[in-house]
Amino acid sequence: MPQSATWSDDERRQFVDDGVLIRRGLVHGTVLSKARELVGGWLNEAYNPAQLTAYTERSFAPELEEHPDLLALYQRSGLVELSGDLLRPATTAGVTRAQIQIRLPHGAQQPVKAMHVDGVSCPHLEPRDLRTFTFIVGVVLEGGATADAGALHYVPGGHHRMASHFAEDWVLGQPAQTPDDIDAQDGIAFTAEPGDVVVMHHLVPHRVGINTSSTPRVMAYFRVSHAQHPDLALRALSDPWLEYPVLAALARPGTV
Ligand SMILES: O=C(O)CCC(=O)C(=O)O
Repeated sequence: MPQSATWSDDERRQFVDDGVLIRRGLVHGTVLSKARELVGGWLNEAYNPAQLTAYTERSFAPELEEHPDLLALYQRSGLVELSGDLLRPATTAGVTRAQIQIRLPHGAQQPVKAMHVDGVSCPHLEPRDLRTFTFIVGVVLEGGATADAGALHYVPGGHHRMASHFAEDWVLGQPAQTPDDIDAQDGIAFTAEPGDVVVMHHLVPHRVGINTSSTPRVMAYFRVSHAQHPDLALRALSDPWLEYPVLAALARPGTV
């Protein structure tokens, strides 16, 4: 059955509370199979082990980031419409590149990612560089069926804590990524099948560890920004709903 191109009231409330929404099997058919073949082919033929740290910090298959078969995961699956619905009546900036993140199998030596929010105090950027966005969309291409198979782990509701951290304890330029109470958490695993999709508020802290399974865990991520994000980015760190006009009303106690 085709999935709805809008979010239900329950899903909106869940996003306000948890900062995360999951749609199982949203991406399927040739859109999914072409992307899987493309990244699988790259892994077999073009992967350079000497670049593992750079791939892990930025993106695997960087030469494919604008490939139509990867962009189709976002543009031809209903995700453009779902993304627009989350921000309406504001509009989204166009998504023009995919990030591929692979957790190699068999417990391969690969840098783990501790709890963090993206684009703030990244290890590979100067501390003052903000590279934030409004929410991220992740599409599972391979693996990730169990928590120890390189699954993304996230802290549901952690966006509330991060917003107060950014409001009260943080200054632009500091190197620490997340407060100690967030660092101490394991988070819950997004265990998934190919075609499953996770949509995560930018402020939700997340991490990823090694993959002890025999299957590579492959995700394609798309960073979605409010059209005015460059002007809103700093304030959005401490106001989680600044860029979400409809959700702002839901999040305000007593307004619904
Ligand atoms: O590999 C993943 O699923 C997440 C990677 C991540 O957290 C990041 O690239 O910032």
